[in-house]
This record gives sequence, C-alpha cells and structure tokens, in this order.
Amino acid sequence: MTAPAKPVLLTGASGNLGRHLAKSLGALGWKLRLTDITPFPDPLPEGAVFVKADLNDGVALLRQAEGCGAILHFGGVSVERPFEEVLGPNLRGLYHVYEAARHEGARVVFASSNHSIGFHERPQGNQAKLDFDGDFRPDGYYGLSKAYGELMGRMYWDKHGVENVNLRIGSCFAKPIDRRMLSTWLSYADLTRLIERCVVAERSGHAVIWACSNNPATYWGEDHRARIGWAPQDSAEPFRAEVEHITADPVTERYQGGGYTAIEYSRRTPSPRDAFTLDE
Ligand code: 15L
Repeated sequence: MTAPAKPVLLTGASGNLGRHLAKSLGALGWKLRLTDITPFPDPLPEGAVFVKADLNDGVALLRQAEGCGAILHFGGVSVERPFEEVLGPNLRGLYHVYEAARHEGARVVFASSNHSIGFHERPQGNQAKLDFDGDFRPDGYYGLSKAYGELMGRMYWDKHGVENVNLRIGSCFAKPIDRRMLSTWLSYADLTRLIERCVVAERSGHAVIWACSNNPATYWGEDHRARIGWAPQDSAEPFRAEVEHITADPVTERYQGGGYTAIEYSRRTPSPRDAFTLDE
C-alpha cells in the first residue's frame, strides 16, 4: 500500500472505526493527525499526533487541517440520537470540515451511512438492488445528517471543486451479528483498503460508495468504486449458519436500515385495505 505524501487528518479518532483506522493506517506509515472530543484511548501510532477538539470549533479544525491532503471525517454522533444532539457535531461540524478542506485543497472522505437510505425496503429474490443514485430515505435524525453530509459534498464539489468520497458504511464490526449483517457487513480489513484507495486515488470528484464487503446477500448495486480502484475482498457468507436465525420485529426486518427504522416508529402498520403503499 502507498503512503500519501501529505499528512491525513482523522476526526472521530477515539471512536470504534477511528481507533481501528488510526492503528491500521499508522502501521502503514501514514502521517496521521488525530482528533476527537474524547481523549485517544490507545498508544499513539508512530508519527501520529492527537489534538482534543470539538467539531463545533471551526478555527480548531482549520488549524488541524493545515498542510493535510485529505480529511477522513469519522467524527460526530454515530447512532440515532435526538435532533438537538445530532445538530452540532453532525451538521455544523461537517460545515467546518468542508471549510477546512476547501482552504487546504484537501479531499474529504466522509463516513456516511446506510441510514441515509434506511427506509428502502430490502430487495427480495431477483428484485433490483439499490444503486447509489436512488432516493435518500433517511431512517432518523442521524441518517438525515448523513444525507445532508453527502449533499454538502455534492455542493462543495460543484461549487468549489473540493473532492469527496462518501462511504455509505453498512455494518463495520469484527464480524456479523445478525441476519441483516449478512447483507451489510464491512470487515475492518476491507475498510482499511477502501480508505487507502479513497486517499491515494488520483481523482475522485464527488463519489458515493457502498462500504460493505463482498457479500452475496447485499442490498446494494452500482456506485463509484471503479473510479478509485477499490474492490472488497471479504464476505459475510462464512458467518451465515451462526447468525441467519437472528432476526427482529417486522419493521426492522422490512427495511435496509434495520433497527434504526423501528426507533419511535409510529406509522400505522399497513394492511391490504390501505389506499397507499409505503412507497407513495
Ligand atoms: C451505523 O451507521 C452505525 O454507526 C453503526 O453503529 C451500526 O448501527 C451500523 O450503522 C448498522 O447499520 O449496522
């Protein structure tokens, strides 16, 4: 793997994926600037520096991004939370990240999420997979903030030429833990290889990529992976026998976003007598 010439800023470094990336990219010899609102809990990788900062602080982000060629934006709220908790880190914070990238001419790699499209139903049998240009159907305030982030990337590319790769991360954990993750799982190793391509690829423009491993049961189809030269190598399928019996309530099982769709779900359960289907 190639190490980028310029330092790379990683927000959300103390979170689950941030810690994994700090370790795996640090081991590849990358010059990392790590930042988070909570202290970095691990030994610092060689050549890395950590600065504690709040994403609400635009000046701090401008300073941290100085001289960086890319910003890996993994910071912010990473699960469904009330609107007021999502607002600062995920909406204002994202603006600060993009302003810093614009100032430095840096590329943004944004940890978006499958929850930006979570209310799409899961394809059954031969039904078409969801392509990157399907409608946003966020499944909560968190997913909505990810859709906003992708659109911010669209705007900064069109208006300012700031390159950005938006990773619709499925479920990035050590291994799949339920049936849904046979479709959505992303291995840590595939994530690291994906980030490497996002940063070193010559051009990205505004790209959207389904960040999941090579799972035969995937819900997702076309995206921009060829543009950056990435192909996942792992698969959730070896875990099938272990997890395929692990399912939840009907709302969770109907939609791609799984359990997030069921949080405070108050729509009337559709019956055959309903005049409208859920797509209308
Ligand atoms: C996400 O976006 C979350 O950050 C993660 O904790 C998981 O819930 C994941 O989605 C998922 O959908 O499995």
